[in-house]
Amino acid sequence: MTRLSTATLPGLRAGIERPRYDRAGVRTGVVHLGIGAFHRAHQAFFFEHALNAGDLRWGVTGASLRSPAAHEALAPQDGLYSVVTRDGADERVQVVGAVRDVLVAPQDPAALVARLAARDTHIVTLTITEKGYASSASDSAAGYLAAALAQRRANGIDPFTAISCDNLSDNGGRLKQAVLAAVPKGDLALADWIEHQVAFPSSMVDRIVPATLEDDIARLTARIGVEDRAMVKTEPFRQWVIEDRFSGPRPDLSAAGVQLTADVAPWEEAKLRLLNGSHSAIAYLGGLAGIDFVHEVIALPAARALVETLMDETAATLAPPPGLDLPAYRAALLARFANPALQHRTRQIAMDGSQKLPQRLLAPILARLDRGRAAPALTLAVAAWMAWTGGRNDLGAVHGVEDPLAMVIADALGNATAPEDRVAALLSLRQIFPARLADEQAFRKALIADLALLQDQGARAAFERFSGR
Ligand code: CS2
Repeated sequence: MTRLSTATLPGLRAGIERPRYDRAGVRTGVVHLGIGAFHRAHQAFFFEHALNAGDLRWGVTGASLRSPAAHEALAPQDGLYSVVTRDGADERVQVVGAVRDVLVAPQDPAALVARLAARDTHIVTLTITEKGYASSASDSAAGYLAAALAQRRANGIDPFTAISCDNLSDNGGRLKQAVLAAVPKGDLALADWIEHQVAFPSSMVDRIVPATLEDDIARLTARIGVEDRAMVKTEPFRQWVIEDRFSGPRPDLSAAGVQLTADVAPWEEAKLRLLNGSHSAIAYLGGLAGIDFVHEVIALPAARALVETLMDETAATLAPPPGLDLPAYRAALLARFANPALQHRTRQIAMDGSQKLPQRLLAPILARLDRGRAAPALTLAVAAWMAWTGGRNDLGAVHGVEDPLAMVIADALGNATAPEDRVAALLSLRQIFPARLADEQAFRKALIADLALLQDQGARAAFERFSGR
């Protein structure tokens, strides 16, 4: 099958949007670390807007820190790919030209460092997942940034702005700490330069981008006339809130739809707790019930009632930023979860629970406990994660527990089967549960009761507890 490429672009069927600029004139102003589906549907899509507006400084070099998959999909297509936006029966296809090339870091780390250190590179964006901030080794994201910043400084080149785009609170601060930890001991001058000259703005990103299925590729081929193995599918909604603190040039981000603000924290917190917290609850409870897709879970009235209760519990812990209309935001989230055309798998969201629970579920539970309030829906979601770590759903089907702490979790659980033993084992993991929370007897008791209900009667029965809402 003929692939999408520079050569086949002019022959695409009508009605497909494509780059409105001359790709030959584009420079690489952005390096993105972690070029998966999310980046293609999000940051690259915003930079495409700047390119379409005629500012050709903002082409993207993508880098994979591990797998060559993105390179293999994009290189034969000259970096071109389609963003397929689906809302119910509506479907829009836009071919994006922003990605100029893809580097596979383990194959040639020096090439990545050189690109990061290049004079034209003004912005570095990162989607390295929650677990990507734990390491400052030379082959980690932080390691590459530190090596490149050292070169820039040595060559008298201004620093880039490094924008973390992962679902973590204070992601800019965390990235800065990881990069500082990657500076060779004793290089105080470099550490000082990074500390004072390099901007690490925090940012909140939002767009639901489910993993692409073979069937999605086949459907797109039928629509555009060529095969695109790098396509991404997503929803119309997109949001990027960036702390307005840059070390150097940037495109007209506001025109591209970015919100620039002095303080990202309240945006990030609302998104993490309302969107991602609901997502994780849907993923674990839906996954246990044997339900494949998010929209199928939210279509069950009792499951929807549970999510709405979770949102009530969480909303009470938020100080929403001016400009965020909480009731409208919540209603929009429920509508986004219900989008049947996305086919977002509960299994995909269930991954890496140990890295996601603290900011999504545990932080709002703690905030409520501090005010003397219980959190039944949030607690049930945590119990569902605990049940999920058992590796078997309510129908007896076995699943892998994909998590960087999978071994630690399995070790802690040992042969425990009784709810009180499983809860005690998991609550003892300080990497996940802060002591203050683990020591809360009321929370522990509620978890044990929820896990017992999940083990004995299953997730569907647990949803039903909220149906009278
Ligand atoms: C999801 C997110 O997989 C997950 O953990 O909750 O990827 C979610 O789809 C995005 O944050 C939406 O912006």
